Amino acid sequence: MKISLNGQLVGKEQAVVSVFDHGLLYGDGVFEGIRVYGGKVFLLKDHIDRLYESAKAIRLEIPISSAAMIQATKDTVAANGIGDGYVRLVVTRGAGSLGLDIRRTSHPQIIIIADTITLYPAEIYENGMNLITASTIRNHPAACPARIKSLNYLNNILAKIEGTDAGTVEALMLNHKGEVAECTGDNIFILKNGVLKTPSPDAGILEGITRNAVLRLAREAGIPTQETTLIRHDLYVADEMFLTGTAAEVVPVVSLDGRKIGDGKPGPITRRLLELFHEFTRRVDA
Ligand code: PXG
Repeated sequence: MKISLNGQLVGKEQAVVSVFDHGLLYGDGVFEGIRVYGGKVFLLKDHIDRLYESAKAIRLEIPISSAAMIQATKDTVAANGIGDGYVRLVVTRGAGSLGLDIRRTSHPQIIIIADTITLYPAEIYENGMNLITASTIRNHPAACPARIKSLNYLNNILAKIEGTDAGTVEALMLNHKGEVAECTGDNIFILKNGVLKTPSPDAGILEGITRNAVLRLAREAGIPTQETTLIRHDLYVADEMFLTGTAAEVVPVVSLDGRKIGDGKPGPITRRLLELFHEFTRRVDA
């Protein structure tokens, strides 16, 4: 396996960063996770734009242009012969002395890993997923905003642990107002009376790239969409529910907190959107 480290393709053993890197010491950095379908990096420009926005939000200046980052990503995928897989881009703050001051750091580290991806079991796409609501709420937007895809994922990890303890592979997170936000690594959608609904970015969520693609595909298919405030009541009485994310793609949800959603089976519009999404990933220009 070849890893891209600061523009050089090196072997796994040579791909190392300092123990003084603030990415490790403080979770100070940003990342992206991107799918590769048929050797093409899916929605690469959208992911690179979000990476640079996340970096800007934490006052981290990425030392190369976004065009160079795009090229380095494609080169890393090609060097590893990845057909269908996954790319992880990481930019750390770089090494510095102990202490939070970013002025004491230098040389942000740019890491690109191209690998295969572990998927949810096929059974989940057929029969749907069970979810619980975590008691850990999503970060307050005035703390570290969820819009930033930062290396500090403890908020989500704490919620994920609650899910794992309860026997689910994902967990729903509410925001500081008690409204539905998103899951630990996926956005959430419901269908109610034929309308596709999902929380808007101001609910304090990561504005998922899969989410945006699914909203676009739904509109093109004539399904009305709404980005709106949702509370758990809306979820409990929904006709259908599903999650979206780079790793998950589109996953049906059939129960929340032990309550059956709709008739307890993946819904017809969810199945249709899943098909439309797969078709989209195969389009050459995607
Ligand atoms: N919400 C959160 C909190 C996420 O971390 C999504 C929603 C979905 O966003 P995208 O842009 O992927 O549709 C995410 C994405 C990983 C991994 O390796 C995590 C994500 C994506 C890819 C890989 O844990 N999270």
